[in-house]
Parts: sequence; structure tokens; C-alpha cells
Amino acid sequence: QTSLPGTSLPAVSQYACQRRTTLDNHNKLLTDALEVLAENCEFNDSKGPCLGFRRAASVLKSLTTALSCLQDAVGLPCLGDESKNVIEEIFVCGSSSRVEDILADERYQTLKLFTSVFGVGPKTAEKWYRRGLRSLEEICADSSIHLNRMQEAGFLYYEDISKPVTVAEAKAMDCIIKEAASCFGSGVTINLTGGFRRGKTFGHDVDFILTVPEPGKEDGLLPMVIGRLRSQGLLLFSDFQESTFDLNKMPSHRFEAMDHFQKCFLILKLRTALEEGKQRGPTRRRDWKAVRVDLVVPPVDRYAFCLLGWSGSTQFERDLRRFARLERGMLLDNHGLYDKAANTFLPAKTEEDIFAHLGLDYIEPWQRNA
Ligand code: DCP
Ligand code: MG
Repeated sequence: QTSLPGTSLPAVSQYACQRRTTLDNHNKLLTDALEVLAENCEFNDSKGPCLGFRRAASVLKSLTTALSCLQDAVGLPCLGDESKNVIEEIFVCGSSSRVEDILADERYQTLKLFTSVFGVGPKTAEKWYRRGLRSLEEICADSSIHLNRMQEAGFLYYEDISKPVTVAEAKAMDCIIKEAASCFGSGVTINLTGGFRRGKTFGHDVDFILTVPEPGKEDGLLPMVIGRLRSQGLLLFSDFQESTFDLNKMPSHRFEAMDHFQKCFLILKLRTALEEGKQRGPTRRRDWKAVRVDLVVPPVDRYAFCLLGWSGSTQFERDLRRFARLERGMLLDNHGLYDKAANTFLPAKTEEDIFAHLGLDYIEPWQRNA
């Protein structure tokens, strides 16, 4: 590893896939501020500045010490003038006026509230805001607003699914999914992915990746799992998407593109102890919590790529793809890795294989919290 000029400190890579980023964030005050700015840019549809702030926050998350002044940031990659100004103001004044203004801004607050509903993205939130709507109650009361099925479920279970999912709840969900998939045969493998695989103790949902030993034999798996959950009375909402996977389609340049594997976005009932529901009222008492669960099912020969893609973080995934393209002339997505010069897809059984193809040191899932 190279060093920063004039110091013994190792240089920090501009790519998150060449940094080890644990959940131990020593610069949370700074990264929280930069992420508010990024989110606000996202609401204003300014993609470039948004990415700039996200990259800056991501670099700071990888540091093993806390910065104490702007001078400490000299030599760090991805810190643009705007990010540096914010960092400096926080060191000098304790907070950033620009960030405080955004946090107090009605539009920011409203869009943040609206996009916290399952199925509501920035575009829809903006549309509602422009109509003068400011609260979830106002949306529900407005008969001229058409909600799709996902948004309807989002409002119906809002109270539960807006609360973070705990590790204990993710583990309980793991048992439910394993039980539901067991009748498909003993060969099914099920792995927790997403934020919980990176060691997070809370998540907004629980992500699972499932597969079977023989490629092409996975087709019936999800419909069967969903059917079983339904018959157990646990299925509150299901959006099932059939596979449109075709290896002949090259990996795309666009990161945002969802992968083409069979998948479903669910809301499931998770049984809880009664005392957990602290509400004492007779009508509110129930022994379950609604939890968001995503299931994805790649054919087994695509498993490593899909696991890597769904493990995140989003910033880590972005930089893996950018690194592959710019530094290696390869295209990476959740389906595969394509070597442009050799005009061929590279096979991989494990995530380690993919890092090796890219000439990268292996980064453990809990070091991918970029
Ligand atoms: N992902 C991706 N491309 C997208 C969306 C997500 O590659 N367009 C990946 C990165 C995420 C993973 O899928 O880490 C799971 O998505 P989540 O939105 O569930 O994100 P996390 O699990 O990381 O966070 P949370 O704790 O909020 O669930
Ligand atoms: Mg998740």
C-alpha cells in the first residue's frame, strides 16, 4: 500500500472496495451531516452533487480515527470544496448552518416523511408535496390520490414497518423462511444478506438469498415459499416478480438497474410476546409485528454475484462496479462479471473468486459498510 506524501499514513483509496469500512464510525457527526446534504440533493434530483456528498461521507466512515480539524483531511480522496466547507464549519461552529437549514426545511421534512412509506419514491413524494400535502393523514384523506398496492400496504402497516428491525427479529424471520422453504427439498440454501450480513444491529427490512443445487431448478421455489407463508397466515403483502434473467444480456452500465432474478418484496407477520406491545388498550393489543422481507432467487451459478450485489452497502456496490469498469475494463453487476478485452464472462463460485478476478484484496461483509 502506498503512503501519503510526507507521512507514514497509508493512502486512502478513492474506491470503497479498496477500503475496509466497519460499523465503527469515528466521524459520525461529519458523515451524518454529509448524508443529509446528499439526501437533500437526491430530493432535488441533483445526482452529481448527491454522489459527491455520499463519496465524501463514505471516505470518512473508513477512517480508523476521528478527524479533529480540516487539516486532518488533507490527502483524503473524494472531498470536494462543498464537503470541505461543511466539515470546516462543523469543526469551527459545532454544526453546519447549511445542514441545519435543510433539517428545518419544510420540503425536506415532508419528502423525508413521504419516502419513509414503503413503495413511495422521491418522484411520488414530490408530486404529493406539490399538491400541497404535508402529512400522511392528509394523503390518506385525499380521495383523488390513487395509491398502488404496495403503497396501500405501506400505509396500512406504517406504524410497524417504520420501526427498525432488530437482529433478534431478523433471526426469527430466518427460522420462518427456512421452515417455509424446507418443503422444497433439502437442497435449498438460504442466507441472510443486506445490512444484517454486514453486521448491522438494525435494518429497515430483512434480505434473504435462496438457491437450489441445480441451475434452472429454482423456478418453483419462491411461489412455493409464498404459498406456504400464506397458508400459515403470515403473509400480509407480496409483490412477486418472475425472473427475466438472460445471460446474453451484458452486465449493464447502470447501477440503479434492478437485477433480473426471481424475487419478492414481502410484508410478513412476526409473532411477538404480548408484553412487547406496551399499548394496554383493548383494541390495540396484538401479538405480532409487520416486518418487511425481501427474497431473491438466482440460479446457483449466479449465486456469488447476487450475494455480493445484495450484501451492500450501496456505496460499496457502486464503487465495485466503478472500479471494475474504470480500472479493469470489466462490467460487474448482480448477474455476472464480463471481461471486455477477452469478450467473456468470468465464472465465480464464491465472492472471493470475484474479488480475485478484479485483482482486489478480499473485503469481509462487515468491512463493506462504506
Ligand atoms: N442493492 C443494490 N442495488 C439496489 C438496491 C440495493 O445492489 N438498487 C443492494 C445493496 C443493499 C442490499 O441490496 O445493501 C439490500 O438493500 P437494502 O435496501 O435492504 O439495504 P440494506 O440491507 O443495506 O440496509 P437496511 O438496513 O436499510 O435494510
Ligand atoms: Mg436490508
